[in-house]
Amino acid sequence: MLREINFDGLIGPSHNYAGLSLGNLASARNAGGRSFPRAAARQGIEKMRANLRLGLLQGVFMPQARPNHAWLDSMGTTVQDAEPRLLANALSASSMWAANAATVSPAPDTMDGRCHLSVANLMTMPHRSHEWPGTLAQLKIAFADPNFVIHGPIPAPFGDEGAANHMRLCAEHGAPGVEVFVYGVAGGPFPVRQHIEASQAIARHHGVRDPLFVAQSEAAIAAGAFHNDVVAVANEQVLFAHELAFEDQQRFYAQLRARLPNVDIVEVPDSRVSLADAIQSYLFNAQLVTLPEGGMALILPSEAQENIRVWTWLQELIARNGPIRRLIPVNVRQSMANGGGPACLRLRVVCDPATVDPRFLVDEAKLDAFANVVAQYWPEHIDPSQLNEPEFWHEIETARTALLKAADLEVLSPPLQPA
Ligand code: SUG
Repeated sequence: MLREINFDGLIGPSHNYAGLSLGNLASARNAGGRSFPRAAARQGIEKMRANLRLGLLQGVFMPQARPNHAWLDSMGTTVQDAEPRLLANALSASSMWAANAATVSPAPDTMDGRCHLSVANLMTMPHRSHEWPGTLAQLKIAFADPNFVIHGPIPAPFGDEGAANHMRLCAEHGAPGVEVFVYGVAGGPFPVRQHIEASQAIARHHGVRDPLFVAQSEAAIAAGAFHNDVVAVANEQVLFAHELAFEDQQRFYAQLRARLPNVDIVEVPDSRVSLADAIQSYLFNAQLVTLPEGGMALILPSEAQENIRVWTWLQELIARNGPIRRLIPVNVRQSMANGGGPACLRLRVVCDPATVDPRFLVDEAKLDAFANVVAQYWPEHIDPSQLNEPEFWHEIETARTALLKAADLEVLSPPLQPA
């Protein structure tokens, strides 16, 4: 029985606003501000809890070991000696955005009938480029069952940002799907993070039967859509996209209709919601989910409710009685301030839940246990000046250790550092 499981990255104790992500407008805007890791993690846990209460299956990934001593060592320095910018890169909690962890091709889409996952190299941004070994370690444990195949990262210089640039359209989750790999060619003043060579390599590794390669529009990247999931989201037969999301939108729609005649394309016109509004509100960075009772819901950031043009358009969408029936705003403001909405925080995997290591699946009781660890150990706030304080490094390492214990995942502890 194949089901969709959303695996959320639990927001780590080092969550801070160092402004590390060029092209991500929220990250730049909030650079240097005070962050609230305890509240951030609580918001993420409450989102998972709300999804469980909707009857959805929920999984989790652990935050990574920060500071990343191994990465600093590979750069010929240490946490004590690294210059501040490098140290901030080594301290980032960015693995919370699990949509960037990997690209997932579920079993019905692949030639060998297994579910393939490729860990993303995230090589465009220094603070994210050292995530993949920690992610790979978790994927190998969570999906150790022979129904899964785990692939390593695509080699440099081909940037890959995982599921944030990948959509799957299908009649229902367990049916064969069209996999859409969205890549960038140009981004105005901003870097392109997903390269077509990486997307093609992943489609080959996974043995995807029906891949489509589609260019993201330069206008969208230049407006701050550093990932495609900031301007489009798909679920089963529904594609929900901004009018200016893709370089050759009509051609893409025609290709999709040819493969999936029942595809339901819900396009938001630029005249109603501009790219700037879409990126400010993160309306498309919603989790578009199929509810157990039928119909779909958009789990949106509360910022979408606060933008009058966005919310008015969404109200009209619901009134149409189309496939999207419910709007569910959630508060993930701490993550949003770094450019991460509800959809960034999760990786979707369609599989038989019985084949997943249960330590990566959550119920309310487990979320309660995690929430207790967060309340007890996560820093209440972080100011940028604290990032170079040894007490802070110790505090966040102790916090993660407590969480790994609660999750029965001490196996993810880093090797002990020489004194
Ligand atoms: O890669 N922010 C992340 C946000 C990722 C959002 N993910 C998706 N759209 N799927 C990024 O830009 C901010 C880090 C900082 O500034 O400290 C950051 O990495």
